[in-house]
Amino acid sequence: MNLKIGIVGLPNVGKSTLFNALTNAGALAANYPFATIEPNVGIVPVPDERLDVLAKMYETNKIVPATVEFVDIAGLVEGASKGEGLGNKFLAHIRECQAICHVVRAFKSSDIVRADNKPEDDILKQAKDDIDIINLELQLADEETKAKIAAKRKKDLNDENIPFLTDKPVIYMFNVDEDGLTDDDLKSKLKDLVKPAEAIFVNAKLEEEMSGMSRNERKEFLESYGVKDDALGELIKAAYETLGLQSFLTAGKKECRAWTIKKGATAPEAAGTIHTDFERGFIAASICNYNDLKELGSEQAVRAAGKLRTEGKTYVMQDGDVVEFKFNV
Ligand SMILES: Nc1nc2c(ncn2[C@@H]2O[C@H](COP(=O)(O)OP(=O)(O)OP(=O)(O)O)[C@@H](O)[C@H]2O)c(=O)[nH]1
Ligand SMILES: [Mg+2]
Repeated sequence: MNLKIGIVGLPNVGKSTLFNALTNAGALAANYPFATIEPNVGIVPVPDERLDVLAKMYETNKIVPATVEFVDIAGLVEGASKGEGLGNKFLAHIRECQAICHVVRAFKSSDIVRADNKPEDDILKQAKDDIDIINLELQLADEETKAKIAAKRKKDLNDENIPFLTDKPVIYMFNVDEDGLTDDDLKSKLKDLVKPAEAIFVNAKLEEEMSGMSRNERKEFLESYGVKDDALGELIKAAYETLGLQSFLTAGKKECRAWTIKKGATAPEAAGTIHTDFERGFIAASICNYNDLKELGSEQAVRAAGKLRTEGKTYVMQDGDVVEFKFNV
């Protein structure tokens, strides 16, 4: 399962800056609207400290993390569906994404122009208006798609499964400045604007400047601003939450690896993410919990403590299960 997240928002709100912070890709982020024309695409590993612990335990150097793909597209403006700005054609690039990250400007800066050229005054009110513009444009883009399908259906009755933009879960990323990061009052008001959707608060510019640092260095640096996790961690956490995802792990001398599955997936379904043959020929799964494994120090110790279980076809997977599948092909 390849998690794919599309980044949308008004021009000049910091989408590419966020993309750079997430991917370290060095895409053009510049102080003028429509800096991005062609989409930027980047695939990054899902940070997972458990893999480092397992790799040490199983004496392997090969770590294969789960991955997440980000797609950064051109900014949308009011009237995009009618061709304003760069239009809305590039939304096609995010139709295949499972979730949308909607970037909203919530930083103060007289240098960075707003797409509507209005002076910056009330952050909260402008954030609300900006959000409404984007959501309306997403809706209008879906209307357009529906109209196209209806026109096509007259000739071709074979229906396709159309992924509508407005069906996708949205994670709101408020791009705040240093003051905003610790302004709990502002953050809770912004959160209320988008409830019950997930909201995260990131200083994209600060994070972009840190993109050369190691993850630990970044986290330490952010802690000095009162921030617990970096943009990548926050966004992935929110995406897993909103999409109902979890991960399971496989560990051995050959490699240690993380796999993304739906919450509620059964053991055979989990096996199927590794290989369809594993699902078809599923016999059983030998499973222990990552925390037990970490605490007890080895698979043998887990087995000796009676904490290595054999589970069958109906077992519902839990986050952090360390699994070995037995199958017959
Ligand atoms: N002060 C401040 N400036 C920021 C922040 N995030 C981004 N910027 C600046 O805002 C400008 C626009 O950033 P981009 O990332 O290019 O914005 P975008 O949303 O990708 O814009 P388009 O591609 O034109 O739609 C750049 O000059 C950034 O350095 C922030 O958190 N604070
Ligand atoms: Mg951009």
